[in-house]
Amino acid sequence: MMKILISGFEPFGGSTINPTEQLIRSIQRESIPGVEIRTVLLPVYFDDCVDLLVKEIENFGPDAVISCGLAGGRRDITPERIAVNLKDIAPDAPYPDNKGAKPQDMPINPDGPDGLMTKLPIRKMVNRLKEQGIPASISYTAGTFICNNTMYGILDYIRRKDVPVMAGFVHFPASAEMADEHPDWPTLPQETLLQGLRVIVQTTVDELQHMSKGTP
Ligand code: PCA
Repeated sequence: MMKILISGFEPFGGSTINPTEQLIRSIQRESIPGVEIRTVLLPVYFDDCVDLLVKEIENFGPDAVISCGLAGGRRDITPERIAVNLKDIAPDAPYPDNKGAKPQDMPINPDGPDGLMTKLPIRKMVNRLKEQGIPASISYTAGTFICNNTMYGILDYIRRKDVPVMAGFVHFPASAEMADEHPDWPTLPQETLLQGLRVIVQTTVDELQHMSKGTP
């Protein structure tokens, strides 16, 4: 049985909704033959987000970890290419993390590399999403907030422990339900976001199957 761990986030920055929280609840109810899906909701706290996800990885032993977060203002579903070793909130940033933390110019791991690349098949994901008419593109920055912290922390954990887990991060645009709170943000229906996540999970499953057969 192949195991996939999928994370989402609580609302943050004064919003009452985070569509990735609903996404993980929905995907948990679906079934893919031969695949066990486990989900975890992460707090929007620096560092705790990584600790909790690492604990889930150690308990569950997944083949792949797909972390999901909201990127308000983006139009596309955006699998992230790279995470950077930086926690940085500008002094005039609209919001801190959900505990009030506003780190500046801080490395995530003082001994870690500057950047770490995703291990998910993001080009294939974007191509398949577009084939289905779902707006998608590769992103080259996950920012310097909690989502980047999560992506970097997990990739750094995998690097340090040398564990064979395919991991990475996907940012989703706001859902249509958020339009009242954020009239200036582009939105997609929650069902489109969910269909996007299904494609992302299936692409990951296909890639894992491909690799286990030893085919390029
Ligand atoms: N998005 C934020 C943190 C939680 C989330 O869903 C980010 O992009 O860092």
